[in-house]
Order: sequence, then C-alpha cells, then structure tokens
Amino acid sequence: MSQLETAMGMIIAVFDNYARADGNRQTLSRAELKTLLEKELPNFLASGKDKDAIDRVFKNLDENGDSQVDFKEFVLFVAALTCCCHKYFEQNAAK
Ligand SMILES: [Ca+2]
Repeated sequence: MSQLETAMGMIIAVFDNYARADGNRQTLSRAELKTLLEKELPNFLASGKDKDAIDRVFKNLDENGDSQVDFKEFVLFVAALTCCCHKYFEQNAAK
C-alpha cells in the first residue's frame, strides 16, 4: 500500500476502533468521541481543560444534529485539523 492508502486505512481503523464501543459501529456517540479525542488527539484538548470543550467539538461535528458523529462528519473534522497543521508548517517553513 502507498503512504496515502495507509493513512486513509488508518483513519478508517481509528474511527471503527472507537465507534464500535457501544455496539453501534456506524457512529461515534459523545462518550466515544470524548475517548477518541483524549487518546488520539491529546494535544488538541490539552489547553481546554473545561468540560465544555468536548461539547463544543461534538456540537460542531454533528452537522445533521442527530447526536451522533458519523464517519463523514469525523473525516471532515480530521481534514480540517490537517489543513490547520499544514498551514502551521507552511508558515513556519517560510520564516
Ligand atoms: Ca458508536
């Protein structure tokens, strides 16, 4: 597998790993998203020790308002975060 194929496969695997905890492996509940963020993106929430941080992320991700985060909503979040990282590295490389 190519690097990109491997990366795509890993995003799917991470989603599946956390989404299946409650029996419904199609979506992330709020609790599942919380575990995923804490374990997979510890730096993302490090600054926001307030409990509202997860609620805000969850609300933003749950675009259709069904109180579940599906794979499409999750992957858009990963893409947006990746764009931020890319921007950050680009800015620092230009200095
Ligand atoms: Ca689930």
